[in-house]
Amino acid sequence: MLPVYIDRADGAVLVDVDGNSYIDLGSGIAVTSIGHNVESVVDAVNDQMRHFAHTCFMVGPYEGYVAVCEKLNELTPGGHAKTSILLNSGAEAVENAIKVARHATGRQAVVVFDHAYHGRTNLTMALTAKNMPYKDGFGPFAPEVYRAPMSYPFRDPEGMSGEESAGRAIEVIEKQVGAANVACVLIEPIQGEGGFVVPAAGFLPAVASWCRDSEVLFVADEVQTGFCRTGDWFACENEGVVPDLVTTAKGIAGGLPLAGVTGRSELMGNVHTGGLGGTYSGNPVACAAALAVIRTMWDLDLGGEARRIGAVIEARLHGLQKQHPVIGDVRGRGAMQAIEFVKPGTTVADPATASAVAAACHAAGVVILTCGTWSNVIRLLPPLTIDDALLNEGLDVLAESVAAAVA
Ligand code: PLZ
Repeated sequence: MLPVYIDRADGAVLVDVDGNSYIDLGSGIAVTSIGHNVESVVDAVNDQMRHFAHTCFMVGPYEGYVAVCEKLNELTPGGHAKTSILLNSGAEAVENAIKVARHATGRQAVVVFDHAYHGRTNLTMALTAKNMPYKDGFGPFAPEVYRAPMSYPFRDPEGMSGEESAGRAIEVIEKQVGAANVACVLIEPIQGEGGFVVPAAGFLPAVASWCRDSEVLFVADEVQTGFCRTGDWFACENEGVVPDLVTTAKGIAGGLPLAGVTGRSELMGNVHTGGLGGTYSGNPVACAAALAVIRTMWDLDLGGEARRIGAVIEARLHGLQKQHPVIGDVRGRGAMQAIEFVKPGTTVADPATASAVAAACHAAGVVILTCGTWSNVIRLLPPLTIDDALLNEGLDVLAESVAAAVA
């Protein structure tokens, strides 16, 4: 957390109440992907407020909700018939995806992965891997949640392929749960809070294909990876994986709370009327923001921009890794990049260096975030509209902060 209070923000810059400015390389955890204070979004929100702020979609439906669902159906991977529902938060989207999966399959078990993060509500705490700070003292947790090993190339045996790591996970599922008991496998295509873990190529397709063969639903949690962040609309597209259900939130509405579940129509339609919903779900102001955000992402080709940003960051981070053996791994995709700090030459986590680097960046006016099971990862999630000059200025500060932390 920054030791300041924010007064205003514009583009990729935050300004605190004392007038200091900060380069934002965190986007409020991958939320303000189109940047802060974007005119098209501000106008759409103001215009919707002048019409109405709330009716409850289940009481008085409105066009904006349907339009966002149509966009989700169109943009998420796969050409099959899809149906969407809107919710308020990522955790709520994940909970609803599991409700749909259980209802459609008549099975109860949910398989998640080591290092996973899916939220802080009761069911999603059970799905999240890390005890402190997310779960400690908050049990009992929801039952029928099982954890399989994730593909984590930096920490897996040298040379382990994606298919081999998928086999390792599938064996755990088959031996410890039994495929016939599993409603769904839930996975972040690139893990977020868990440390920006990018699974080895072939891992996701192999897990998805096992799911198909076993009549288990494959659910992609694209809450952090979605909406152009990794260079595609959704991270699953990178390997042509088509999930049965997709959860979205964060970047979808430029800062307003909105989330979605999009899935095969036959699965979504299986749920009885009134089984899914909520008072504020798909709030009209948030929907208006989302439609403006999605239009802006198209118009500005923010997927392409994420790839441009990714190339700049990757080059800089690899350069930094050559100078500092405390950087064990550089990984990510598009505008979702991270460095993992370790004791040089080992995989022993070094959280002290990560937090020293984060504190130095904050003191020098750059917002960066830490993450990872061992809190030893620094992640970069800049707005996809940041220009090269400002990005490089932020990366200069990161480089100086790493140099200072290891000196
Ligand atoms: N799924 C993949 O990344 C939210 C939460 C940070 P909510 N990640 C940031 C924190 O400490 O609470 C997230 C995510 C993935 C689900 C969620 C949950 O989304 O909107 O925070 O509920």
